[in-house]
Amino acid sequence: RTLAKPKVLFMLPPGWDALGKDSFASDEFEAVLDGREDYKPEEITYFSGFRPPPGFLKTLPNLKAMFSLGAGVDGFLRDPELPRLPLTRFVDPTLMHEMAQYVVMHVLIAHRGQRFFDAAQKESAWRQRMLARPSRDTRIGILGLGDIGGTIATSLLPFDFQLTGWSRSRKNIPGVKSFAGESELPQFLARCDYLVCVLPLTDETRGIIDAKLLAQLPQGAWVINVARGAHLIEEDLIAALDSGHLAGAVLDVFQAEPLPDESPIWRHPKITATPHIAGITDAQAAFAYVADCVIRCESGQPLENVVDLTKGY
Ligand code: NDP
Ligand code: OXD
Repeated sequence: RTLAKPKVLFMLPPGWDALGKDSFASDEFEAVLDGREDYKPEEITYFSGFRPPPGFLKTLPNLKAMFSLGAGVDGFLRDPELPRLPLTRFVDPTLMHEMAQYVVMHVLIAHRGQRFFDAAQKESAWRQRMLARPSRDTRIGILGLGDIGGTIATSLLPFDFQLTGWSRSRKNIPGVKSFAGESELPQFLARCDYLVCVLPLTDETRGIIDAKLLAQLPQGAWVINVARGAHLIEEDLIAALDSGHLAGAVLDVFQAEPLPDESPIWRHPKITATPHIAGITDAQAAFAYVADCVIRCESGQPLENVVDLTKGY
């Protein structure tokens, strides 16, 4: 190539610190690592990151497009001064499968009562017991039946659970009953022994899992939130667990991240908490995606997975 390569500014998410500059070598673009090297804002043509600070992107005057390193783009859309430029989200099979593994694992741990056997082993106790309920009588509902929710549903299919999903538009996934729109939310909730949230965070979905919603779940239900902390009113969840209405919760995302030391979630006996690791963006896949986006932009082809700013995802 004789022409200068376009510069992509990367703002790396936590956990990517170990990646050296050589990991970003590309025929398609020159990577500039924010916080590690100096650059002139006007040199930057593209941006890639996860949660750029509000107000930052408007300081890049020659920006042409933004590529989210996450499937969720709430970290961009929270910026009231976000440039009106194409924004793509990361849609990647590895990420979808990791999310599905996390949910399948936690559903099975709860369904099989594995914590009971872990506790028995600590006491060297041979305690046998039956499953509380066979999988054919156990109902799992997925809030958000998109790329990740759909993969979670199909990954759960072989276990013979009753599967449902809720989304804005009706879906046709064999073996998964589809509920759509607000009017069908109560019917959906009434049949969730496990409620899995994998919605995008938008004005419509913020705080959706509150006391009113939790009260519509069957007695003894579980809540698994792998979407965003702001979907869930944590105080309402704790009240529903403490009252005995809910049996347990698995949370990967929180209102405040990192989860503050003083949060009761850390020590709650009915909550399993993990540090936003249900799906971790694979760096190699992410670079291939950024390269593809740059090629498309530079050659005038349409970008894939462009966020609809009116819908917010
Ligand atoms: P998609 O955009 O593919 O799917 C979103 C789904 O939510 C769609 O089915 C959509 O309905 C539905 N939805 C959106 N708004 C509403 C609404 N108001 N009412 C009903 N349904 C609604 O997103 P992904 O599956 O790729 O990702 C989902 C989220 O998962 C991300 O936004 C991110 O927050 C989270 N995530 C978390 C990770 C982690 O490590 N914890 C990792 C990766 C993602 P429709 O199809 O009809 O439009
Ligand atoms: C994502 C995430 O949105 O990791 O991809 O949370």
